[in-house]
Amino acid sequence: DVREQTLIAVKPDGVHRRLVGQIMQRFEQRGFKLVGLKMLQVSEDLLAQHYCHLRTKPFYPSLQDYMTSGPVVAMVWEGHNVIQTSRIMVGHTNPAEAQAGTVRGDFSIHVSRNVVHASDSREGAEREIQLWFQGKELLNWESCDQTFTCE
Ligand code: DAT
Ligand code: MG
Repeated sequence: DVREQTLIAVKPDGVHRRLVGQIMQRFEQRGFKLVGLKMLQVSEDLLAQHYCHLRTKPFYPSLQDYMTSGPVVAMVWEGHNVIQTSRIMVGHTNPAEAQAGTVRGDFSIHVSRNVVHASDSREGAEREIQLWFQGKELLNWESCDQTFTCE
């Protein structure tokens, strides 16, 4: 059991398009456990820290406008290998290359409106969870199906 946590965030386009429930359902039915959840207006400062690797890109100003344009639903999901598995569930960054069956492959068409964020590595997940959530906002609980979803 590789117990990991990852940050998943439904971006403003996903919230506007009422996709929050369907996206959360995919993580629930896969067998992951929700340990943190909130809706927030992302500040320019939070976004700059979150996307620090993209701040010099030409598309950053429009990315900032988009990500701060409306509410975001941020979640922390926990479970075996959740970081890698959720990247696969979310699909390619560019929806044109995302496979059907992935969130982006099912719900989006353009890279600038790709509906959802998922951490891409252990270091990234740890950094992003600390950035987006306070420790007390994460719940430590045992789900009743634990022994039936992972050894
Ligand atoms: P991912 O979200 O798959 O981790 P990323 O971290 O490289 O991808 O980029 C973060 C977000 O920035 C991505 O979800 C959408 C936006 N983005 C990336 N490349 C872009 C591009 N070429 N044009 C417009 N937006 C882009
Ligand atoms: Mg990324």
